[in-house]
Amino acid sequence: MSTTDDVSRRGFLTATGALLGTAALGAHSPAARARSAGPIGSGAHVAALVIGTGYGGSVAALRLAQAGVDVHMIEMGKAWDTPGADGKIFCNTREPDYRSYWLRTRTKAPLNYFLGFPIDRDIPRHTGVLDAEEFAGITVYQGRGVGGGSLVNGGMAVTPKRENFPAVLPSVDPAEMYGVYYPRANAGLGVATVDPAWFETTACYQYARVGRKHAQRSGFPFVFVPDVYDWDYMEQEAAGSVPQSALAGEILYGNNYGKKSLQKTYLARAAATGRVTISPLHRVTSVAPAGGSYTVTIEQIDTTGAVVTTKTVTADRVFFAAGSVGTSKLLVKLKATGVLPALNGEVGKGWGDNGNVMCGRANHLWDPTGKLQSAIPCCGIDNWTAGGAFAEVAPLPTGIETYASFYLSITDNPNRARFSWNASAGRVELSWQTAWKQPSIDMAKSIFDKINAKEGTIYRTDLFGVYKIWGDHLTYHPLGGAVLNKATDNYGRLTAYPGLYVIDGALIPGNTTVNPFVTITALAERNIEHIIAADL
Ligand code: FAE
Repeated sequence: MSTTDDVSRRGFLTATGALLGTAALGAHSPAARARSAGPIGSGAHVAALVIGTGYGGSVAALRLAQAGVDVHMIEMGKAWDTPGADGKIFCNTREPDYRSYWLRTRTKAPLNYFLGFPIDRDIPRHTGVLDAEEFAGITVYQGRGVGGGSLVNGGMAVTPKRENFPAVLPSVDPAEMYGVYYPRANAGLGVATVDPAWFETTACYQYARVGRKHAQRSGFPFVFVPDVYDWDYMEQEAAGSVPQSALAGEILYGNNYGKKSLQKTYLARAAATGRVTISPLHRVTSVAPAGGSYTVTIEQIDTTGAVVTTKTVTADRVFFAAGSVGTSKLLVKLKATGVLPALNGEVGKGWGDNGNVMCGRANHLWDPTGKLQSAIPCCGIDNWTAGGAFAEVAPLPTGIETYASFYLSITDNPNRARFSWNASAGRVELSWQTAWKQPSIDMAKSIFDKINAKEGTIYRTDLFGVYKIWGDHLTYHPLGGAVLNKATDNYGRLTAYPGLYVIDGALIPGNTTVNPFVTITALAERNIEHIIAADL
């Protein structure tokens, strides 16, 4: 478990290069081999059961398997290893079809208006890749399928500035994170930065260069942001020598070629151990103590979402890696319904939206942002210290010139919500209120009011409604609900129940100051190393 067992960048690229050579994850890949073992059978006994196949779950599976433990991963979404009739595994952002949304009959695009017109459309109900989960005050976007959020996200792989870390995870030693676990996570994920020389010349980042020009003219620090996209592949896309993915506007509903999702990194390595099996289209509904091990209830579903069968298995250890929302919902329900009554009172608390808020600016006609825009963002405006906002310069990959600059800001929003069980409705609710986004808007304005004043420009009002400036109804970055050192011990153990662990974004108390998945991965690396050494 030293850093030396992590793939070197060269080795990593070699390994993923082989995978990238197929349309996406092909039948010959290690991950595909793992799945061929078939779904879990009722009555099975497993040493370690991992709920969810996102960042936390993938790290846990790989490290447990390397330590000699057999692992079964349960994933409610699809395997995403089979092309549709168009030869592609995922659909395009501009043409959402049945593959786009999780069990919806109409799309729910984060940016849902253009030129004041609604752009959502009817789709067949299917276990699609992007879930827009609606709570009373916020819509939480999440990935569904083998690879979790890595399937749908922008791949922006950002390590928080060290000076900001004590606020991110107050109970964790920064020295071990920055010395060992952030480097390990970055290596395991295959993080890299755009070639600055190519960035300066390529048409597909004109929008980012315009964003930089405006930021710098107003005196804001401008930074390149690393990503898990294969930058060599993107350059080949621009040269026209390979099928396009980032340059075809693929984002949100999956990426067919260049993005190194978890299927190509951690999960491929986990599968190569021969000890990891994955059951897609299986949803955990209960985890109950059973004489030193746990009885796990699992619904197998079909692609309409209908339950095909209900299975019961036993597991010696269970790792909750269903994401901030998924893990929190399970734990809150199990505590409230008396299945895991001894979970402590912190379960469900400390949930935040990473301060997400979106906006667009209308540029002058002499300042176009380009009709070809890479769907993968590569830079940001860092006004965290002065104004509490870190703004990604995001694409609007519409395929036409929009004269718009678009931003997703991560802000230092102090509001925290809690999940609770509504017994009469039989569901978990979240206390977040739409008005709690106001601090985020104020922090984002610390950047964009100044840029607009300097450039003589205005906010776009046509992207989120008929006249609405701020995309304040959503988050891409749910965090918290089973906070480290509060709901769990300082390594994610649910101490009232030996053998139960939380190992995903639910551990992080609401904000990472930047995009979250590198921190989720690094924290999982830290915790699983300790758990393997101390508990197994
Ligand atoms: P996650 O990746 O969500 O995995 C949880 C898995 O558990 C999912 O596959 C679920 O389907 C599965 N699951 C849930 N409940 C159950 C159940 N009961 N039974 C079985 N399976 C279940 O969790 N972050 C960045 O750092 N950079 C970005 O550029 C970025 N862009 C994003 C863009 C979008 C559109 C979205 C939605 C998110 C983005 N994120 C980004 C956030 C990032 O993907 C997210 O923080 C991580 O995926 C969370 O990792 P977890 O391991 O916590």
